[in-house]
Amino acid sequence: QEDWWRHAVVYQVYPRSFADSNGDGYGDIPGITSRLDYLDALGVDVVWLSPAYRSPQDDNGYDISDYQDIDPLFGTLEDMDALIAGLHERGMRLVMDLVVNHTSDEHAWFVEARSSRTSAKRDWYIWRPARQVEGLAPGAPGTEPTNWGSAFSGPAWAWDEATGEFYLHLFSTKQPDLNWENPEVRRAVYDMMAWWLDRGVDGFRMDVINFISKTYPLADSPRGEGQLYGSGFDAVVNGPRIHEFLAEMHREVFAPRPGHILTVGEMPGVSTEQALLYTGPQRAELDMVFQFEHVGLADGPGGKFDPVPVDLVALKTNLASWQEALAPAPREGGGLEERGWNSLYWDNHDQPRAVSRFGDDDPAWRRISAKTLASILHAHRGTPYVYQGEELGMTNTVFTGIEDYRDLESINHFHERVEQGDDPDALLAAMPVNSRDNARTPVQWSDAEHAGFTTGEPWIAVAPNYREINAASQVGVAGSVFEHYRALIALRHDEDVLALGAFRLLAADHPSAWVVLRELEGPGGAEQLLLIAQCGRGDLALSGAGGLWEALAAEGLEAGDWSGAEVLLRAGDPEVRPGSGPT
Ligand code: GLO
Repeated sequence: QEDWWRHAVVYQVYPRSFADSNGDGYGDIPGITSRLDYLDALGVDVVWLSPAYRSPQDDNGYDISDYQDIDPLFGTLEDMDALIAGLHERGMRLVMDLVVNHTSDEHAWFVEARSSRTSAKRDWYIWRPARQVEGLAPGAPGTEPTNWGSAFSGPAWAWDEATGEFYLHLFSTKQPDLNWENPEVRRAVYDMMAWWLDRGVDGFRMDVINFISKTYPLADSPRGEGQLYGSGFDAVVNGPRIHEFLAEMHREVFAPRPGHILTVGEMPGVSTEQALLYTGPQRAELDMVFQFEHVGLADGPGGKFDPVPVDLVALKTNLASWQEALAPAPREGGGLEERGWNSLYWDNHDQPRAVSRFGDDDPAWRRISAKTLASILHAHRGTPYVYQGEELGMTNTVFTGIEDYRDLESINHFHERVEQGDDPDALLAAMPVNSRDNARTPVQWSDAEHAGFTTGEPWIAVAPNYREINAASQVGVAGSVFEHYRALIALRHDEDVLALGAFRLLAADHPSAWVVLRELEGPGGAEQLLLIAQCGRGDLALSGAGGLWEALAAEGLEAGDWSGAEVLLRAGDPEVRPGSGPT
């Protein structure tokens, strides 16, 4: 079936932190293969593997020096074949991370490009001469072609001494941006993608894919107050040729291999209008996109390292606005027609742990909080993504000083701000909340040393709560976070109303209840599924003045409207439990 992914749940593996098979302290591909029965027990349909390609590991593999090889840190191509085979044997699929906005500066293409201004691959990257500034030597800070900052601090341009030009890098200096205007670049990328699909992979998660079409000429962008650089964001996202490039990719790579493929584009700054263009089935670009509005609600005016508490009503209504915008529409002649599709996620390798960010990670509350968040997300329409450890209710970790961090984003930010005169202690107090390293601590398999992740020294410390939160104490244990995820995943497979039913957010303004009604017209009449989630500590008032029933009645919904509905989660009741609605 072409759109099998509408009933699917995806599980993301960040290979260096999943499972270490050889005791070097880094997770690896044989480690993943050794845990396939665990993933099978959870019931997920797809594994999305973060980059395991050959890489200098400047950005933990998002800097690729050979797309058609596996980094020795993670194993070999044969290990990869074994992983694919093991997944396929169990009826699961593998989606690879596709990082083609940029390569590593150690990729053969870039090495050749920087070898001379007349190199045949020079134009595969984005080069510019220095800006002429009175009193400054070309290449000196201040002579960059535009005022843009990189996502990982510092300017977005690096000077190449040998050839006397700058190259663009929206991420680290070791991640030069490819020039997608050049048709040879596109051909090389499509050939590489086809090579993987023909080797057995089932699709791609595409890293910052809406950055590949830049708006030319590249020009300075406005600089916010207190900012060192202009963001350049508007000049690089959703650029003028983006749809042309993605349609071409679809034509060249996906259309000839129909049926099994899943494509998801990671797209910072994507709007609902644009998402319809990217994911509209008739347009043949991508199956779905990752958007960032809901996680962005945790960013303050100074960005992710200036965190603010997330407002529940804002969070509910934001997710609901995506549900509404991408909902199917009536088809001429009857029935409904899909117009786009949502990806659903709380967590990934770039986000802190959801139970710490959106929930309550106090030891007395974190289990029910993790389950409540899971029920909420899985009650939405779209394809849910589970990030490794989320199914165990893993929390943010504890950082004591800058030496505990491993991520270049956090480390560069700290040094840049200290150099600008910010107070180091204040920075260290703010960084733990949203640092990407929270997601990258090893998966907690058991209460053994290093949480059973490795027999060696882990590359990043295990979170201190691994003795209480681990897989060994949850798999097969009633009431655990793991069993809750397993039940939710099974429900999506079994209940069309959960996968495909229309979505309605009820009592949107209620300050502590999250209420979702899903409805589907089936051959046997209307099916309904109701989620009532209590958010926050304390008891949710149901009846009486100011109670939830009153709020729902005020929206014209009487108890009878949902009395036949399945109730996913009731106030204070953590179990997935079909039952009758309120009476
Ligand atoms: C998010 C990516 C992130 C990478 C970046 C550069 O945008 O998932 O982890 O660091 O894109 O490839």
